[in-house]
Amino acid sequence: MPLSSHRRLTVSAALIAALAGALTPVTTASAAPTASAAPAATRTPAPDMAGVVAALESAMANGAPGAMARYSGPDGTRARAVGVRDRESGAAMDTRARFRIGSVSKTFSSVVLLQLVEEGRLKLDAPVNRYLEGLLPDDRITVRHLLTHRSGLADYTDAMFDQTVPGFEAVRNRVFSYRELLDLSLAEPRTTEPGAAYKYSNANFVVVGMLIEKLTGRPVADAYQRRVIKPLGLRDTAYVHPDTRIKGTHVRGYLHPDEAGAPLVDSTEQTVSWAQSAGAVISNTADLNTFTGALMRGRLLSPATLEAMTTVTPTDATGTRFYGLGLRRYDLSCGTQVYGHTGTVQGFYTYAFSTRDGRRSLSALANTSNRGSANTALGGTLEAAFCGKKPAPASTARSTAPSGVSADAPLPAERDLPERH
Ligand code: REX
Repeated sequence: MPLSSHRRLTVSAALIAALAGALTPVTTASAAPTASAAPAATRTPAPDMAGVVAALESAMANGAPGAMARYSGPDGTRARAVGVRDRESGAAMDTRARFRIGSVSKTFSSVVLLQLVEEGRLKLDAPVNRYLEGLLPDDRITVRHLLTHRSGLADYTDAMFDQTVPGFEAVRNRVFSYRELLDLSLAEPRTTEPGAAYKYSNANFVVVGMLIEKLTGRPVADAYQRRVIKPLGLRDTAYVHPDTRIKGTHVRGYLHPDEAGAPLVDSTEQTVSWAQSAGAVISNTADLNTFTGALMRGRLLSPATLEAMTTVTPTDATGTRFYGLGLRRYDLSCGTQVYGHTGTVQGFYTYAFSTRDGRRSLSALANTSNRGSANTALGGTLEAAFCGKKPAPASTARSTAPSGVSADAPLPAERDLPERH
C-alpha cells in the first residue's frame, strides 16, 4: 500500500476517533492501524479446550439448550459440543449443523462491497446518494459511514423488538423490501451527525445491501455466492431470504421471552426479512472458520483493502472492543487481537473470529438469545481458544491484560454492553 494512502487512513482513523469524543490514552493507542495490522508473531498458546467446554457449559447454565465451538489452527481442528440442538427430539448438539449467524452476515456484505470498491465501481468516501440518488436525507453520509456504523441512521430493530416475543412474532413471516426497512429507520431521528460517532445500526447494512444490488444489478444472494461462498467452497453457507427454513442438519433456536419463567419460544423458522443483508446468512462452524481465516489471510481482498477493513476505532470505553469496516476487533486478555463478528438473531448467538494472520480461528454458537448472560458466557470461548490455559493464580499479577480488565471476568456481550455514543 502506498505510504500516502496509509497515512491518510491513519489520520482519518484518528480524526474519526477524536470526533467520536471517545479518546482515552488506552483507546488512542489501540486504535492505531499499525497496532491492528501487527500479528502477535511470537507466542501462540495451545487452545484450552477444557476452558472452551467450560464456557459452553456456562452458556447452558445461563439458559442455552446447547452450545458448540470449533477451533482451527496450525495444529488442526478441534470441535466441542454440549447440550441439544433440538429440545423436542433430544438430538445432541452437532458441530457440523447449520444455524443462523445473524450479524456475522455483515462481514460477508462488507467483503462484497469492498470488492466492488476494488473494482472501481464505488468509492468508500463518496456520498451514498451518488449511487442511490436521493435515498438518504443527508448527502454527507458516505459509504464508509455505513460500514463503520457512523451514519447516524437509527436502528429500527430497537423499536421492532422492544417487546421480544410479540415483536418477533409480528415479523417472523413478514417479507420487507429494503425500502420499507430504511423507511422505518428514517421515521426516527438520526442518532448522530454523519461520521461523528460509532452507533451500531442494522439500517447501515440494509443500505449496503441496496448498494450491492444497485451496482451489480442482481440480488445480494448472487453476490455472496459468486464472490465469497463459491471461491471459498463454503458448502454449508447460504443467504436465505425469504424462505423460513434451514436446510439440512441444523440447530433449532430458542428465544427467551422477557417474562421470567415463561417457556422458551422455538424461533428456528423465520424469514429474517427484518435483517436481510444485515443478518440473514446461514452457515456452520467449519465454514465460518474457513471464512474468517481466508479473509484475514487475504484470499478475498487486497492487502490495502484489508488494511482499511481492519483499521478500527473503539466501540466503547473498555479499551478492548473496536470496529473496522463491517468487522469487529476484540483485544483479549493475553494481548492477542482477533477479528470477526458477533451475531444475534432470535434463538441464535454466534461468535466468529480469527487472528490477524488468519492462522487461528474460532467460531461458537449457543441456541438461545435475549439472554445476555448466555451470550457473555459463550464469549468465554474466545479467551480459552486464543489465550490458552490461564496461569495459576500466583502468576496472574503478571498477566498482560489491559489495565482495568480482569483476565478472569468475561466482558459483557455486545448487545448488553453500554456503548459510548
Ligand atoms: C435483534 C434483536 C438483534 C434480537 C440484532 N441482530 O440487531 C443483528 C445482530 C442482526 O446480529 N447484531 C448483533 C432479540 C448485536 C451483533 O452485531 O453482534 N432481542 C434476541 C430482543 C430484545 O428482542 N428485546 O435477543 O433474539
